[in-house]
Amino acid sequence: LNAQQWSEHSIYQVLTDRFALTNGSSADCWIRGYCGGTYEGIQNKLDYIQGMGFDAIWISPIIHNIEGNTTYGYAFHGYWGDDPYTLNPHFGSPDDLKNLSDALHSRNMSLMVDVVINHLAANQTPNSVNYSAFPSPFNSAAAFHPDCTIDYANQTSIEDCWLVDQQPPLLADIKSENSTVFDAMVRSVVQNVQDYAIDGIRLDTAKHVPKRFLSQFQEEVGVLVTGEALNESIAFASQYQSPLASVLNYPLFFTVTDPFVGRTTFDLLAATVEAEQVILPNINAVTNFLDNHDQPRLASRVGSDVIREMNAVTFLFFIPGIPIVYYGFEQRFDGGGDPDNREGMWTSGYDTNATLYKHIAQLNMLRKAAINSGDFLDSAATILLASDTHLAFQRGPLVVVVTNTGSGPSISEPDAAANGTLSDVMISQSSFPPKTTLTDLLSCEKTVTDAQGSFNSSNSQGGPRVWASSQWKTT
Ligand code: ABC
Ligand code: CA
Repeated sequence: LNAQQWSEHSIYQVLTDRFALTNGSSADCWIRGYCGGTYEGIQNKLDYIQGMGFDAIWISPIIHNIEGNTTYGYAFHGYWGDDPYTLNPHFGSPDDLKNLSDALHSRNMSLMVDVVINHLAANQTPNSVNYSAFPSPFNSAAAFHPDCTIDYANQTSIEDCWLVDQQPPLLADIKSENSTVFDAMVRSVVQNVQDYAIDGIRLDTAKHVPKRFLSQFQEEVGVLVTGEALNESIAFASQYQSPLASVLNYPLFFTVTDPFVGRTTFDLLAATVEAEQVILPNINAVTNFLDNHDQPRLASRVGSDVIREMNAVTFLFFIPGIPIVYYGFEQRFDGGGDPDNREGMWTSGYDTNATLYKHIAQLNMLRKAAINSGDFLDSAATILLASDTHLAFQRGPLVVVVTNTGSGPSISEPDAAANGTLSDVMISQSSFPPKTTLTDLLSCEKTVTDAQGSFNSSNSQGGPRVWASSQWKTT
């Protein structure tokens, strides 16, 4: 799929080992060990994922990883590849992956695969890496940069040194300027894209690979690549969205959670939304998220009041970019940092009645309807209001109003500022004409714009509002 097609999608991120077992049962396993999740397990749960309205999944890296225990446990997450030509047998057979891909496509869903081209892993101590164990042409020291520790203040060091170089497993840094080596790495990915009909790639450690090689990679794989350039700066992210079709929106991530947990006002988030639309080369193709397998889950910062996540995820679905939801968000999984945020999904019972499951299903439906109305994807998000407690923006036919008051006096982060004071908010400067009846598409409540076109967005027990003209047809 190209960037335009992906921009209409929404993505559900799973860790293959943690989403579903082949037999659908539950596993009792170590958080740093293999738990037994498989491609077949995911395939058996596609009703659950599609029932929430997603039309794409992102799965863990598929290639063979180091076996056995290490300082940081087993390679269940898939980021410790040691053979780009073989699949990781823990997740199933090549046929199982092909079947998952086919099953997705027969549902008009797409497959995004996580890919690492920056390093191969070796469960050895510094200066004792056994290069000959890697397949050719990776089987000699000449295929890798010499071991050095990254200095994060120096971009050359970020690109050439080793992401992990002290404690095994070491992540031996591929020498991308050795064209025999880099070409082989790229070809291995192209082969997998063809063999498994992969529609998109999440490119791990993108900022650790020089941009000219990212350009080569994007060109040769063809499908949309969304790169992980872990940094809070919009300018930094934008440097990666010319070599690559897409970037993970880390600058947004670093500004989005604080206001929704009530820790800050909405000013910085509003400024980020506005600046990104100016600075990023293709805002509709960036991938937006509230948490992931490297970051604390949003629920771990929220406490008991699910209304905060309802607001945050509503924001996520209507701002420009492709929304990604990390598995378990909809079940209020609340693991903190790596590895606690990598829970087994089976503990949830895959409950389709969960509040956030149903809310996300509604958001996906409304986002699709807005896209199909033809006036959404090409419309910018215009900030109408950013205050201590509310953010309102217009995008195409919709005005979205979110708040961080919570649903009433509640415990969020201990020193959260905005807590429990529900209030209405006046919205002006929207494109709704005077004397127009509006419907909140989430609750079906109505309001009417005044002689100036302003309207009162009444509080919804601390919940989000998605206003559209009552004339607006969602089909
Ligand atoms: C394991 C253990 C951890 C332990 C670590 C040393 O080893 O689980 O407990 O701390 C995989 C596994 C991990 C594993 C690692 C290393 O491998 O999933 O469990 O950690 O063995 C990607 C993936 C990630 C994956 C890898 C490796 C890369 O998403 O899941 O990890 O293939 C850097 C990389 C980034 C990478 C991330 C984990 O590390 O750039 O690609 N993620 C600063 C740096 C970033 C750095 C980040 C985290 O710290 O600039 O480059 O990310 O260490 C902002 C700044 C940012 C700053 C952040 C913290 O603050 O703007 O620059 O990021 O304000
Ligand atoms: Ca590198």
